[in-house]
Amino acid sequence: MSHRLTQAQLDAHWMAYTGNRQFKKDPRIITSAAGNYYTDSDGRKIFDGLSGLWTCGLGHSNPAINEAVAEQVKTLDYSPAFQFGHEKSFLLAEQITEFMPAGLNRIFFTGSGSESVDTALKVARAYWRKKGMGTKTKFIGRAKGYHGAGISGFSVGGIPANRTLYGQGLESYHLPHTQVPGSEFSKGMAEQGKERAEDLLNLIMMHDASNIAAVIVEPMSGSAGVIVPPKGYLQRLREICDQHNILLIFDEVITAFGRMGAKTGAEAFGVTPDVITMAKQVTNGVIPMGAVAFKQEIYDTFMDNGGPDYMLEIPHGYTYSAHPIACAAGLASLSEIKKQGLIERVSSMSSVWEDSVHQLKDASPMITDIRNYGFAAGITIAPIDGEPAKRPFQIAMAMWDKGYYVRYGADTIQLAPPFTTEQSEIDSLVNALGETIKQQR
Ligand code: PXG
Ligand code: PLP
Repeated sequence: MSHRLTQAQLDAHWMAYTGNRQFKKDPRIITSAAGNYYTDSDGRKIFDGLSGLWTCGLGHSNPAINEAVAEQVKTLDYSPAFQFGHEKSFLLAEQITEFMPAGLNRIFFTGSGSESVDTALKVARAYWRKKGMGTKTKFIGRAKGYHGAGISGFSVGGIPANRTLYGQGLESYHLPHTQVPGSEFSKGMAEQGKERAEDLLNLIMMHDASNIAAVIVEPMSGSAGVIVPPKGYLQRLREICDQHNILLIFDEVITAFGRMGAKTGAEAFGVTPDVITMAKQVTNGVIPMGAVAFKQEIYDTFMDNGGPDYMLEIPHGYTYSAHPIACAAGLASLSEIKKQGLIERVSSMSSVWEDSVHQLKDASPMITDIRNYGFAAGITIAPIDGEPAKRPFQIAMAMWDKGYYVRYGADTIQLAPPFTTEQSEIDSLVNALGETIKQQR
């Protein structure tokens, strides 16, 4: 390993969502990135099988984004987010609405997906209070959901390992996940599992709609291993929320801006929520940024009940809301997605991707499920007795040694290559993964 870091330097950084002790014994240091590849500190070229952390669909070091950022740093490096503005945030908000379903046309900027979730949940509570329904405060999430690392995100999230250390969160209840027996190896949306939406009626019965502010789900769960909604499931959630006056929030931090071969998960699955959270791909991951799209009626409710116009309509925001450099990166990123026709590209290549990842089924009996949509796939690996997360970790490390970066989490391997990936790159990624899984004991 040819990096130059001392043990003291390694120890000084408490790394995010990382096995720090293992990493610091055997550091994996990335030194540069271009296109669909990283270079590590040994000079090896490594294929980016997760587009960063689902962030970099355009690949790395996109010249248009780089130039926009460099220019912005020189022109306006920071401007205050509260009570003053700069032009690019308004241009970007309008650009984002072009990617959102019709009607979700009011954009609030944040610094990350976690802040976007916090924003959506706070606005949901405040919205009902503004409408004279201040008892609507509880939230409904879903088992296996991931909604970021904030106190609100872990509360509505449904990945046990992310919750159990942290004690009491916001009052939240959870729908069951949709991975039902019989749905294994479904291509795209499963036929089975739609009925799990009916559990929302049970939760409403237990808590009463007068106490529930919002339901929040990822249209397709990313972190838990690419869990695609069953046919009709999201439609049914939408119906029930409408019937009971509950806001429906889609957390599209992973699914917005192309990953699904559509502008959003909402568009891919044909269901329009009231609120969409986003982050990651909005700037291609180059500068941290998140955003939340609200349907206009929510925004209008605050404007119409805001008191005198020198008053804030909602006391909420972040120092880095609409950061000018992030806005410049966002404008360039969205413009590149359109110019290169990448959403159409993912859509037209998604069947190649689907066929390729499902061929893995024959590689090993250890593979107990494969799921896919757009340019995303999740592969479930049968656990070693008593060590459920070990095989995916070993597989991901062996893949890194072979020159492929893939994500592992719980009992799954996750793949999400850049939108610019060629068929030959898909083939070599999937072949290497098949070989690696075969070598597991
Ligand atoms: N919501 C969803 C649906 C996400 O996927 C967040 C919120 C939080 O975003 P921030 O920017 O605060 O991290 C996410 C983030 C993985 C992985 O490998 C996924 C995420 C983050 C890190 C790793 O699956 N998703
Ligand atoms: N903590 C302190 C002491 C602060 O002054 C601020 C912002 O001014 C924050 C936290 C919140 O930081 P941010 O706006 O970057 O989320």
